[in-house]
Amino acid sequence: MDTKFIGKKSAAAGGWGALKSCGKQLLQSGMPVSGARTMLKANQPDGFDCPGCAWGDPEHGSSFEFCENGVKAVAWEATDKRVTPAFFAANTVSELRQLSDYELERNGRLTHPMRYDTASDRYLPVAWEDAFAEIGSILKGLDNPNRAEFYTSGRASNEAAFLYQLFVRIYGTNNFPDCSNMCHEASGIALNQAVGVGKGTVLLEDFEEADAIFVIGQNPGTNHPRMLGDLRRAAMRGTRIVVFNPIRERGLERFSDPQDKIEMLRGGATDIAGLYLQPQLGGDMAAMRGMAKAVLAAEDAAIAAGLPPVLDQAFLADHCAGFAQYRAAVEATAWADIEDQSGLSRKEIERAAEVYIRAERVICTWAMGVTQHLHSVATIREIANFMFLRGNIGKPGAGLCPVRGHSNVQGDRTVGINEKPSDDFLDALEKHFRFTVPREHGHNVLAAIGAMLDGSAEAFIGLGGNFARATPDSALVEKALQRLKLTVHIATKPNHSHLLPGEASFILPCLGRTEMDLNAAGHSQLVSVEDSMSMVHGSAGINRPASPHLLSEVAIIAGIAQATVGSSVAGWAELADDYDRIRDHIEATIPGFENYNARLRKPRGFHLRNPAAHREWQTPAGRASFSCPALPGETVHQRARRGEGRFALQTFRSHDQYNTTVYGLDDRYRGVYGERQVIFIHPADLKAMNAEAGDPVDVIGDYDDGIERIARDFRFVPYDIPRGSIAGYYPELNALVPLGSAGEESDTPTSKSIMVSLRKRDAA
Ligand SMILES: Nc1nc2c(c(=O)[nH]1)N[C@H]1C(S)=C(S)[C@@H](COP(=O)(O)OP(=O)(O)OC[C@H]3O[C@@H](n4cnc5c(=O)[nH]c(N)nc54)[C@H](O)[C@@H]3O)O[C@H]1N2
Ligand SMILES: Nc1nc2c(c(=O)[nH]1)N[C@H]1C(S)=C(S)[C@@H](COP(=O)(O)OP(=O)(O)OC[C@H]3O[C@@H](n4cnc5c(=O)[nH]c(N)nc54)[C@H](O)[C@@H]3O)O[C@H]1N2
Ligand SMILES: [Mo]
Repeated sequence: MDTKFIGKKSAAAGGWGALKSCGKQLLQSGMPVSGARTMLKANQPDGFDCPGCAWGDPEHGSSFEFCENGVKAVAWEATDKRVTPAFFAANTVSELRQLSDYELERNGRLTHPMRYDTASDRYLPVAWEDAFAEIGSILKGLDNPNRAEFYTSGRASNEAAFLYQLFVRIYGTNNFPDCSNMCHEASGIALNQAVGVGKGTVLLEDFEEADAIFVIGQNPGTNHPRMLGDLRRAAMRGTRIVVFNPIRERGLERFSDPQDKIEMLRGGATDIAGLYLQPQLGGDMAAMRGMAKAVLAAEDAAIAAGLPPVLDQAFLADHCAGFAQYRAAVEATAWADIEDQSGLSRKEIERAAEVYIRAERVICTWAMGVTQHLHSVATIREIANFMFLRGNIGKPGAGLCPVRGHSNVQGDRTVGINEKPSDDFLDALEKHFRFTVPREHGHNVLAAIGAMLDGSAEAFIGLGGNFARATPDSALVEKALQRLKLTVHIATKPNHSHLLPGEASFILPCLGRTEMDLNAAGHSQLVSVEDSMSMVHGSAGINRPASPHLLSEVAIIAGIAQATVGSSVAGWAELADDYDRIRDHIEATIPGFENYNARLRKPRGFHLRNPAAHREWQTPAGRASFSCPALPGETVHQRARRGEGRFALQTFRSHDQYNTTVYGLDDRYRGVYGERQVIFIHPADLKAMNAEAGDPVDVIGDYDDGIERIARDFRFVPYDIPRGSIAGYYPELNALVPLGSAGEESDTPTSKSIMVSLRKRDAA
């Protein structure tokens, strides 16, 4: 069989491989001479916020934080290549649609605003004013503002996002489908219920004081490489790191820090995970429950032996609600059920619990491996339950840490991108701007798609992102977009979503993070972003814009707003001319932003206070709240096991991609090169199918709604993954994610628990 694409995995994450890969990336991107300077300004007090991820920045930000995937993100944006009107003239939209995302975005940065011309099936240049006027007139012509959908991807700055939500609410709707609906939605909901704030409770400094760190359902080596630096320093200090991940991820095993000269020269690496457990997909709630069971047993044993208690009894008594019920629920959960659902043995779970019990201060981090399941909200509540047992919240070195995705996805929510806004926020907007705000809740991503499919939505505006590729059931969503009266994409590079025009369609090119944003008077404008640790800091680009025709996101939103709702409520042009004025409005309507403009200009910005981190609980009970449900009746892998030839599939990211942006075709840490159509599978499962590495296979969706879903012509890669679970890359496999399968309460597509079967193709 053809196994050319399967090669050696990197011995450790980071190291020389990372540096080599960066060099390659910079050369290929044609990044200008200023490239090195650009990188040195990433995540520095006087530079721009890296568009890569939402991990926090160190206090002493003078030395450059090296990050391989940060380099890729920056090089991708700072490329010399351009997608000009000549490019669109040379290719019809139908032709461009045949290209992969990888091929499309490689063409470089968009340079001119473009309007789709149905007759020639081409995008033609359009003047900014004409684009704004036509968009405004179509939006004004809809019967009802709820017939328009306003999507946001998490790169938008606080200023752009605040202006966007203001415009949309003046227009009259709360339809804010947002990338977070597909991402950390479950974390926000669960943490709100448990501790009263939908955000993480730790600061970067807490990682220096933790005795143990639990990393659950996350692959930081690829997706948050700067976090590995913090994990490595923790490991070297003796902090115990426990990983829960069905797949053996290189970066969580060994890491060689490219910033550490000695380690690099000796070719050494630091072991990261002291304990690496491989649960089945969706098995984390059971694993947490098992650990809680072990902790409670240890408590009983300690009390019986007259030893100090294991539980933090003062915390439970003074701060928590529902402990007795939780204890009963844990006792009622049988080990046999825990083992079956988690896919872990009682021994393994008890070992992890032992680490927890011995640590005074524990941090728990998680990402998509936890949030993209059916039972994600219940699982995150169980993580919180487990952490309450020993008071691991609201003390130094301890806490809950959902690690966010997009660099400003957290900030966008903070400043009002929310289809279910709180009354407090709406009241504040109404009072400050004096207009009647829409109160009816709006559409999230899945509701927006539903409305497009049933014809009740007629317009789609995308502030960044790649809606058609990031969402489930790609084929249906593609059709839905093409049926609309209006599609507008505010973007830096061309992507697949732009090639699905409705009746009237626009691509509006904007400045990226790395670029200088000058106002009419030639002053450089500052924007702000919030990281996973709730630090808000400034970002100002340093490169010349990719084209003189680009506008900032803020200016584009202001242009559309002016043409749609006029300036009786807000003076859009003035706001776009000086972002300080936008920040004054944020300060006036959202708590925590006092002295926004002044504090933003401090080197590291400022922290948005998290009451839960101070043990103030804004929950209905006024306390940290336990939940006490039974384990899910059945998870996808348990269901898959009942059927012949069925598997539980998860879709994750390779080392060479940023969501739907594919930088390259390698996945170095997993030993896959030049190929993305792959399925990772346990060798014994492969053998049972009578198949070998490299054999071609079709993956068939198994979701009983009568819709046929097939992803054709993938290649097997034998891998260290539990039996019955398989994995492959997003977005290639999104055709298999059913729109109808969404997380309970979170409504997040279940892209980490998809039931499929495998059909071998005749080997060529
Ligand atoms: N370079 C780069 N950086 C990125 C991104 C990118 O695409 N590229 N994307 C950004 C965004 S938007 C996000 S949301 C984050 C995503 O960051 P991650 O959450 O790390 O992203 P995924 O690749 O989806 O990885 C999910 C991990 O969870 C594991 N997993 C899957 N299912 C389960 C499960 O049931 N239980 C457990 N315990 N583990 C499971 C997978 O094996 C995998 O290691 O990264 C951000 N940063
Ligand atoms: N199957 C499956 N599906 C998933 C996931 C998964 O793990 N599995 N993950 C989900 C997650 S966590 C997320 S966050 C979503 C991501 O969904 P999106 O946020 O919609 O997708 P991205 O790929 O991040 O968007 C990339 C596009 O953003 C534009 N862009 C880049 N930088 C800028 C900028 O500075 N300004 C503007 N205006 N545009 C810019 C470019 O045109 C680029 O093509 O996908 C979700 N979908
Ligand atoms: Mo995300």
